[in-house]
Amino acid sequence: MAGVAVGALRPATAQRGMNPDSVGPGKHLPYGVRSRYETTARDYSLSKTPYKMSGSAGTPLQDLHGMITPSPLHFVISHGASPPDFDPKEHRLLIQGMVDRPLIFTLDELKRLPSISRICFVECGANSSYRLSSGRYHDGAGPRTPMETHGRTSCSEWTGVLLSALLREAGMQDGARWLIGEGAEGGWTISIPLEQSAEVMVVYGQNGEAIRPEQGYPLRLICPGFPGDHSVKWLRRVLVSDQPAMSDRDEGQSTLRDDGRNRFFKPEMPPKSVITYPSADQRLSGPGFHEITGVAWSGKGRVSRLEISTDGGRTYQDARLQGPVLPKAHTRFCLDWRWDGSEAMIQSRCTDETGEAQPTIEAMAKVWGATKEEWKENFQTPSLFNPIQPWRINRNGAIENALFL
Ligand SMILES: Nc1nc2c(c(=O)[nH]1)N[C@H]1C(S)=C(S)[C@@H](COP(=O)(O)O)O[C@H]1N2
Ligand SMILES: [Mo]
Repeated sequence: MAGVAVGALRPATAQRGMNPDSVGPGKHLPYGVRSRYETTARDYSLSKTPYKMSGSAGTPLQDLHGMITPSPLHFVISHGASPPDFDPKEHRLLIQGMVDRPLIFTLDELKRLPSISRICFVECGANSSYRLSSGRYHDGAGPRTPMETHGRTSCSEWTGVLLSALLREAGMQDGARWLIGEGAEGGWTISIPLEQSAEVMVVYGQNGEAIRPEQGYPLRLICPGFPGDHSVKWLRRVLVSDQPAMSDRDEGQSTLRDDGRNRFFKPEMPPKSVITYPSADQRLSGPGFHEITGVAWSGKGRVSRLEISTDGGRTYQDARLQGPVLPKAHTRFCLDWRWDGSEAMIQSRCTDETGEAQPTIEAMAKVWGATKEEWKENFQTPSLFNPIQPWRINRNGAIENALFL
């Protein structure tokens, strides 16, 4: 305590006078920054994946509270160069293709339309797949923190208009079946099945302010529950078509279903969860009370149940869900726990309102005709990878990723 008090007291004295020039290293800023004692950050070394994406960084899930991801910590996957610097006054959105009235919108015109705000996650389809995992894994060390294993998901409040409202305005023609979104930086085009597009938003707001350059400023799509690649950033065009574009490499990539059939277009992310405390790379200070906490989500709807095991999956107990529990949004869960100091294997299992639950990695490998050992050897775990994530707590309090132990 003594150490903490000495560090904390200095700024407290400085605060008393509230003279802008005397407060901390910062001042009373017109646009605030966090305390200099807070250092959590995204990690762009994730860019050193086999895909060599220029901008790929995970959210440090292990350092966050609640359900909202602060905008500066939203994960980033950008296939092009550094975030483009589009002038919102110059930016236009085109609605074209199989429509009666092709439309062009400026930002101001979009902002005059009836707006909606919705809290939902964006998760990369490859999040937590070892195929795309941290560069560290390929150095043999394996992904360690929740940021490295599960950090390509973030949850924001998004504000904008429903795409369906713009399409109604344009008047869709008979036979229209696909919506093809295009990014203005060039090179990002993706197909959304019209019949699953009811919730798709064209957004300009994120957590109460303009979306960040890394997230697609000034305009992007948000496709709640879909793999993140559908949520086109720097959106410049929606082309209405009777066919998919088959453009992006992920569009042609199939995922295997439980019944053994392949599916090519993947409209929803499966239920997933990860314990963020205690988690790998942290260390328990000692036996006694610790709250186990983490985040759970599903692209199919609400999280309906979250169970935690502290004995490697032999027994589970229900965790408390922190409200609000929203469909297709991160949901914070908590469980009171007393660590007795012996080795423990902690893991969480999410079930969503459709009744689908997270599988064990063994069950998932079986569906794919693989084994856990093969996956460990070749890193070829599939997209939409959602097995239960175990962390091992050793007797000395050190914690490690136990997925492949
Ligand atoms: N224009 C454009 N949109 C894009 C991408 C991109 O590279 N360019 N990446 C996609 C992928 S693969 C994902 S997972 C999400 C990531 O969104 P974020 O960077 O805001 O987290 O954006 C999608 N939209
Ligand atoms: Mo992605």
